[in-house]
Amino acid sequence: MIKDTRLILALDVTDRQQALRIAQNVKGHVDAIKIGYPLVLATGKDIIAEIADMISVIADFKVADIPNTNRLICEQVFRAGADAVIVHGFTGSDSLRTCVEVAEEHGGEVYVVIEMSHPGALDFMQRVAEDMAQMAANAKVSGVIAPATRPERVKKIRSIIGDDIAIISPGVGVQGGSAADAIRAGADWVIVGRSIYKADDPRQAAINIEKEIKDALK
Ligand code: OMP
Repeated sequence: MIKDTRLILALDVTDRQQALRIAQNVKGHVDAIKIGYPLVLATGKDIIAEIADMISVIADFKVADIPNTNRLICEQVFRAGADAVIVHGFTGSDSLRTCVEVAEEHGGEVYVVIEMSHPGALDFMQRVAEDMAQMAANAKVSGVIAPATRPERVKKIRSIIGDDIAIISPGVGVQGGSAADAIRAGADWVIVGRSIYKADDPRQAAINIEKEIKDALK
């Protein structure tokens, strides 16, 4: 993924025309668009290629299965035109390794969920997050997902994975996290959904966050 604006749009809308309009609108102000179940189930998987023609696409299918099924899913994701896939880490190193292998075969990237941004992540996930971060580093993934809602955890995860693996960080805006704090804590990109796609002017909303990120880096 090109590192320019350091902003990824989570395009969780369910209408094809609206999705294409917003993608066109924010072009140049986001480095990638994250597409997941809401948009793909509503409109079909061809939306991946349509958006990938404009902007880099991260397919957020939170892949979490045995290695063979992970392989089958990831192959479909990359054949559909995605540049990257999001997978879960809790299924373990063999499942993760398979996703990385398939990504390498297609020249794509894998991002692993380490600790989620919502309060429920504290029930189970946080307890194993640091082990998962180490596993992700060993598997040589392109990046991990860590919560903008807990910048201190972004910092901790950065200290485990080192500087060669990216951190992409959701939870900015509606979930309460700040883009500037996440970037200062060590995130390479922030992921923003509703604060952009529900704004009256999504392009301007993206520009505002882009500026906040630039200021945080000064
Ligand atoms: P907003 O809360 O609307 O900004 O959207 C955040 C986006 O990031 C959604 O697409 C979520 O599914 C996703 N996300 C999280 O919010 N928290 C996580 O821990 C992980 C993800 C993700 O994997 O992208």
